[in-house]
Order: sequence, then structure tokens, then C-alpha cells
Amino acid sequence: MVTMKAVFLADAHIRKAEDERSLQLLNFLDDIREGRVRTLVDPGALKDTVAKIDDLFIAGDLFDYWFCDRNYINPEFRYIINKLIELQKAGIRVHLCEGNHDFFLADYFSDVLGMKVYEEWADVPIENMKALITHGDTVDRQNKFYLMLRRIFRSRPFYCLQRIVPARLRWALAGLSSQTSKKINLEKGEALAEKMIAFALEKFQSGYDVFITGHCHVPLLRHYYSDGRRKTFVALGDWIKHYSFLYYENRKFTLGYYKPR
Ligand SMILES: [Mn+2]
Repeated sequence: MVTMKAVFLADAHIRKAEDERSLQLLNFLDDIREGRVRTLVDPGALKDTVAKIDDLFIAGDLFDYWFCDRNYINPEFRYIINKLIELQKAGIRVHLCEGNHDFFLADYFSDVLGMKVYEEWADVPIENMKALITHGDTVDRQNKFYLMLRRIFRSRPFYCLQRIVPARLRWALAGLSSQTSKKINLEKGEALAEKMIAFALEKFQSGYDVFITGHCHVPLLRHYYSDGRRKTFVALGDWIKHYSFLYYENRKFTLGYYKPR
């Protein structure tokens, strides 16, 4: 896979189909499918400047809670899922990282829909750059309790256990779990972003050029220089407050903020 043009976003935390964030994201994905991304990052661009993207990366917490059930999809999530399928049919590759609110995405998004799902890290080339894309909830290695909880929630026994729980009860439990993980990550977004930058700098040392993360809900783009190469750190913000996204084209990363029409 060689990405030439790509859009990245994270932390939409979709709950209800009629929520503002759901409607905004649907509009945004329509714009992306129609090739209007350039006009979104640069309001001065010609309206007819069409740019079809190759890849859409959703770096975690697309849903406020997701436990797999390929046979019974939460109807509140149907619109977004159908929109992703439309993008896929339009020839855009859809990639999903799991976040701390979505579990076992592969069971449906990969096995049924054929999208690419990453449980923790997407280690992908962006043209000639080595890029790491992640939700970012495992970046704080000191938070041992959370890391342990994450392992349990993603273990095989837990997978089997949640399969036998009726969907509605599972969604209720997932709502609880999403509250719990919010408590676990009480840290302020900025403080979290600093930890992520420190982590990314280590990755830059070991040869990565690009580090893209979600989870801290802060939109942030920084460049660093090391060994004569430009390194790029991006925190993607969210679709709750910022409606932020990252656009990549022609070796340039741009943070954009979606303004609804
Ligand atoms: Mn998160």
C-alpha cells in the first residue's frame, strides 16, 4: 500500500445517529467521497478542485462503544457504517484502529466488510516515510492498571464471554465500560499529548518519520528534525469539540477543521 492522499481522524465517539457529531461526520465523509477535501483544508481552493483520496484512517474511538456482533449492528451506528461502505465502494481504502472504546472491530469491519483493522498499531508507509498510526491509549506505559485491563478486555475468553451476552445488555455494559475508561484517563488532554510527543520522539529515533495518534482529543501538528530528516507528530483532536482532521498530500500534512455547510 502506498498512500498518496489520505485523510485521518479519531475520537468521533458516535453514540446516537441524530447527534451533532454523527451528522457532521456523515457530511464530512460525503465531502471526502466527492473529492472535496482540498476545499476543506484550503478555503481558497477552487470549488472544482477535485482530489480523490486513497486512504481514510480512523484512529480509534469511532464509536463510543463497540463490541462485535456482525449479526446485530446497533441501529444508531448504521448510517456511519453505510457511509464507510460507500467510500470503500468509491475506491477509498478504509482503515480502523481500535481505541479504548471499540473492541473486536475486526470481527465485522475486517471479516465481513474487508476493511483494514489494527488492534493497536498501524505500521504503514506513507510514500517513502515510515509512519505509525495508533489510537494512543497504550502510549502511557506507566499506566499498568489500564494496560492490564485492556489486555483482559481484548482476550479470547472475554471475546467468547461477550458473544453470549444479548446485544442490548452488551451495549449497556459497554456504556459502563466507556465511563470507566474515561475515569482511568482522567489526565488532561495536554498532559497526555506531552507524553505522546515524548513517546513519538523515541520512535523518531528508531527510524519512524511520522507518528499519528488520537485519544488526547487535542489537535496538534509538530515537526521535528533528526538525522537530516523531517519528522511529523500529529494528535488528531476529536469530533466532539474540534471536528478536526489531518490531510496528507504531496509530502505535506495539514490539520483541518470541518466547517459544516
Ligand atoms: Mn480514546
